[in-house]
Amino acid sequence: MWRKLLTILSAFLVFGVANQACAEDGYDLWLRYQPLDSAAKAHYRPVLTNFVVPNARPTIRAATDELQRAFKAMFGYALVQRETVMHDGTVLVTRADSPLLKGMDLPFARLGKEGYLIRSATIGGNHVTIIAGNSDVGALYGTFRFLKLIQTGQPIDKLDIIDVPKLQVRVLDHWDNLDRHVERGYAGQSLWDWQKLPLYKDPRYTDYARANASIGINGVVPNNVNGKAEILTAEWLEKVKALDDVFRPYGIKVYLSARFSAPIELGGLKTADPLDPAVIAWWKAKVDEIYRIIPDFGGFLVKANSEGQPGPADYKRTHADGANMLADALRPHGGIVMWRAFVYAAENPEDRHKQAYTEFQPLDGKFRDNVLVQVKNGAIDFQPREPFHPLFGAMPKTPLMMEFQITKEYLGFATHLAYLGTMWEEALEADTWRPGKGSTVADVIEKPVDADAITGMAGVANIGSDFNWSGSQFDQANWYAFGRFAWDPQSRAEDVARDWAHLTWSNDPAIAEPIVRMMMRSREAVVDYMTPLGLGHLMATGHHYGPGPWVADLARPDWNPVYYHKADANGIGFDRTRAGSDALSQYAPQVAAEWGNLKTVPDRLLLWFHHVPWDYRMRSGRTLWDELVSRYDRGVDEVAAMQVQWDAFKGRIDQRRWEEVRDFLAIQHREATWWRDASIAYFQSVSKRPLPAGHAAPPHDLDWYKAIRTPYAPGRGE
Ligand code: GCW
Repeated sequence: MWRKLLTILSAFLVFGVANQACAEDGYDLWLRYQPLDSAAKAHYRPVLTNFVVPNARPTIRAATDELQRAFKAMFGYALVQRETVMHDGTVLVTRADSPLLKGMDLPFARLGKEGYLIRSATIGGNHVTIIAGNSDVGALYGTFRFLKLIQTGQPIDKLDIIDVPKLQVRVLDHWDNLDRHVERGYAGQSLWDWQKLPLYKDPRYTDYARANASIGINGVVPNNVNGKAEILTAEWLEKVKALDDVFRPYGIKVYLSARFSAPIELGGLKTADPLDPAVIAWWKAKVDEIYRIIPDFGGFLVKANSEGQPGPADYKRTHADGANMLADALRPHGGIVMWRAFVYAAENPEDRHKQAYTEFQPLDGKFRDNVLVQVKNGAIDFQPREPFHPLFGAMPKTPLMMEFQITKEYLGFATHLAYLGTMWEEALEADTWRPGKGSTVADVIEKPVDADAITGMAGVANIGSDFNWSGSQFDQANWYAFGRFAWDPQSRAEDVARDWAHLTWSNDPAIAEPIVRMMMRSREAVVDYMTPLGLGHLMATGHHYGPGPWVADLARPDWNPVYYHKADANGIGFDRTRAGSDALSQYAPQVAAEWGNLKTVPDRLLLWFHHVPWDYRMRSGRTLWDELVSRYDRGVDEVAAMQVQWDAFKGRIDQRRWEEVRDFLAIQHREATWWRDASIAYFQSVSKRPLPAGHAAPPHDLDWYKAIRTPYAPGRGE
C-alpha cells in the first residue's frame, strides 16, 4: 500500500516539477533549447556524439558549457567529452592555431579577430564538425550559431559557414543609476546589484553575458551617461571589476560613462578644463588606476555639454579638446572614447535639428584615432520616425558610430508591441549621397575612415531585473535585433524577426509567420497612432508617457511639443526648407532636393520638413487634415488586428507568455486610443475642421485629455 502511495506521490512530484519546467516565463530569451522530437533527434544524432576540448581556456569553456547545456535540454543527454581523439560525430570547438587542424586548408585569413567558420569535415577518417575562429571568442560566436541551426531545425551535416562581424565595437549602453533606478528603463530596477557587488555576483550576470555573446555584443557600459562621478572611485571600480570578471569569458569588455567634471568632484581640482595640466594629469592617473584594477577595460562613454551635463564648452574648449584629452590618457592601454554628439543648448535659438551638425561637423578630422563620435540615428531624439542624422556622411575623416535606442522611451515603454528592426533598417539603408549615390548610413559606419580606424554601434539597453529581462516578451526581440544589426548593419529586419520568432515562440510556421507579420507592421502602427506623417516629439512632459501635443509652457522652447508640430490655423509641420530653418541644407544636395520639394518628399517625412496647409491635397487624394485623422485610426486598427491575431494563438502558445502578450496588447490598444483621441481633439481645436466621414469623434473634450496626470510613470529621467 505504502509503495503504491509513494509511486503516486513521486509521479505527482515529477509531474509537478516537469510542469513547472514547462511553464515558460521568458527568462530563457532566445536560448530556450526546447526538447527535440524523436525524428529530429534521430536526424541529428549521427553528427553529434562527442566533442573535443583541446584546453580549458575560459572562453572555450564557456562555449562548450553552452553546448552541453543545450544538448541536455534538446536531446536529453550530454555530449561525451574527449580530450584529443576524434570520432565520428565530434564537434570540435577550437582556435585556428589548434594542432588538430594542422594541414587543413581553412579560410582563417578571412575571419578577422572575431569571425568564425563552421565546417563539416573529415579528420583522420572521422566525420567531424569544426567550429573555429582566430580567437576563442570567434569559436564562441560560432558555437551559438551552430546551436541556432539546431534550434531552428536546419540541417547540420554539410556545413560550410563563414561569418565575420562588420563593426568592431558592438556595445550596450545602460542608462542605469548607481541607486538602481534606470533612466528610461521599463523593465524594473537595474540588473546591477551594486550594493552586493563585488562579493556577490548574481548568476544572472552570466546569463546576461551568454545572451549578449549569442548575438555578438562585445561591450557593455553599465552606468548612465547622466552619471555620477563615484563610479570612478576605487570602491566602485572593484564592483565594476567583478562584473568584468563575469563578462570576460564571453568576449565582453566593460566601458564606463565618465562624468567630465570628475576631476573637480573626485579630485578636488578647481577646474575640469581639458587643457589644464592638472586635469590632464588627474585623468591620466585615474585611467592608469582603472587599468590596474581592470586590465581589459574598454574605455569611456561621454555625454558632455548636453542637457546640463558638464563638458569642455564650460571652459570654451571644443568637443575635440575634451575627447582627445581622455583619448590620450586611454591610448597607452588600448582604450577608446565614445563621445556623444547628442548636444543642443538652451541658449541656442537655432533649430534643434541643426545643432549637433553645427557643432561637430567643423571638427571633422580633429579627433584622435581612438575616438568614436557616437551619433543618434536621427537629429532630434529617438522619435518613432526621424530622417537619418545629417552628420552621417558629413564627417568623412572621423569614425562615427551609430546610437540606437532599444528601450522604447518614445514607442510605448515596455507594453507596446513595436519591433524596432524595421526602424533601424530604415535608418541604415538611407542613402546619404555622400560622397555620391549609393552611400548608405550603413556604409558610412561600416567603412573605416582609414586602415585602422574603429567602427561601432551602440544600443541604449532595455534590460532590467524583470524576470523576462526586457519588461515584455516582445521587447526581447529588440535586444536580439540590436545585436544582429551591430554585427551586420546590412541585416534585413524581416530575416532577423523570423529568426527571433522561431527561437522564441515556435518553429511551426503557422505560428512563427503570423508573428513575423505582426512584428513587421508594428512600428508603423506606433508611428500612426503617435506621430504620423513626419510629426515628432509630441509626448507628455518629463516621463514622456502618453500624448501632450498641446504642451507649450516648458522652460526651453525646444522641449515643447508645439515647437515641433507648429500647428496653427493655416496648417501644421516644421518648415526646415530654405524658407524655414534650412536644416535641409545640412544634407547632401540630392537629399535636400528630394525632401525639400513637396512633390518628392515622402509622406512619411512630410511634416518633419514642411509646414503644410490643412487642405493640402495628399497623394491619397485626401486633404492633409483628413489624412492625418485616418492615420491615427489606422494605427489603432492595426493594434486591434494584432489582438485578433494573438487570440488565434490561444492554446497553441504556452499559457503564461500568451496571456502576458494578450494583456499587453490590451494596454497598447487602450493607450493607442488615448493617443489618437487626445491628438485629434487637440489638432481639431487648431484646424477647426470636421472629422472626415467614418471617423469617430474623441469621446471627451480636449480639457479632459489635458487634465490627465501620471506622475508615477516609470523610467523618469533623473
Ligand atoms: O532621449 C533623451 C532622454 C534622456 C537621455 C537623453 C540622452 C540619458 O529623454 O533621458 O539622457 O536623451 O540621450 O542623453
